[in-house]
Amino acid sequence: MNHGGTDGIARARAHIAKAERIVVLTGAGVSAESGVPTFRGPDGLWGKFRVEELATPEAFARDPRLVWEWYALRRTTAQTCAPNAAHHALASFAVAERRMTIVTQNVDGLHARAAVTAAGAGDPSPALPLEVHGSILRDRCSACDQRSAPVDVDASSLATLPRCSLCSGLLRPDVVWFGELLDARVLGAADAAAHQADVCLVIGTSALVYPAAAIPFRTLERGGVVIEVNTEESALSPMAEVMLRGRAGEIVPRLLNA
Ligand code: BJW
Ligand code: ZN
Repeated sequence: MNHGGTDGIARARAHIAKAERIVVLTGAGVSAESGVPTFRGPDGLWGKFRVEELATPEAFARDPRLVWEWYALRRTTAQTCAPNAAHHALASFAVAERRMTIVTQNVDGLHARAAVTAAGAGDPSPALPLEVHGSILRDRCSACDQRSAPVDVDASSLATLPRCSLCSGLLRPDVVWFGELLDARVLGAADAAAHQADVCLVIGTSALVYPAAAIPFRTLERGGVVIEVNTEESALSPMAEVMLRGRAGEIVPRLLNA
């Protein structure tokens, strides 16, 4: 294991240069420098609530107004923030080299926005992420599952919360809460990409939440290596061949830019 520095960057770049396929797994830390708060650590509280208390179907059933208040605020944040140097470096690499699959646990849409920028008039699809925890930029009916474009949410009372145009059920953000299944097709594609990759680049995740945290193990199983970029130690650090300690917005461009 290597704890970074210039030598760590050089070793990581060598792994990336010779990899036929690369899978990237990102978490909240990749968006921190865009101004999107992370879940755990000093930023990890919203009011007095932990993510484990709000991001559940039980919390939504008990107090949908409270849960929507949190998501409405976060939706506004996601829409007003911009992709940072890490999102842009990943997207440019994925578009230019077509040997990278980006898997994100984030729901903020910033990888997709960077993909569109990187592609210019071209095709952004090689840089569009597999969003394993859904998107805060879509709504879904909690009764009939119909997906819809996001509406402006007035979370001041239960009566003003958005409702489904088909069945009048309460709308919810189209994200994956604790105890809910991830979309099998999205997770399957992420697993397959990890199992075909020579390098799994893990950026800004505490790697505590499963099954997303298991994705790097698919690369390890087939003999590939994990390279981690994080400001702190994570649950995955012991498995990393190269551990680059620092901010994603500074390190990722140094890893991927020509
Ligand atoms: C920087 C930085 C900078 C900062 N640069 N770095 C196996 C074992 C045990 C439990 C389970 C298991 N399998 C399933 C479970 C249950 C559960 C689970 O994992 N629990 C664990 C917590 C123990 N999983 C589930 O329930 C999942 N569903 C499921 O498995 O269904 C089947 C099933 C059900 C029931 C029982 C058993 C099986 C669903 C999980 C859904 C998680 N959803 C959330 C909310 C999404 C919507 C929303 O955004 O609101 O996803 S929770 C939240 O955590 C969000 C994130 O995507 C996820 C991960 O967080 P992330 O990204 O790692 O953020 P942080 O804040 O934790 O870390 C940030 C990192 O960045 C830190 O390391 C910093 O150091 C670093 N950093 N600035 C680089 N500038
Ligand atoms: Zn409905």
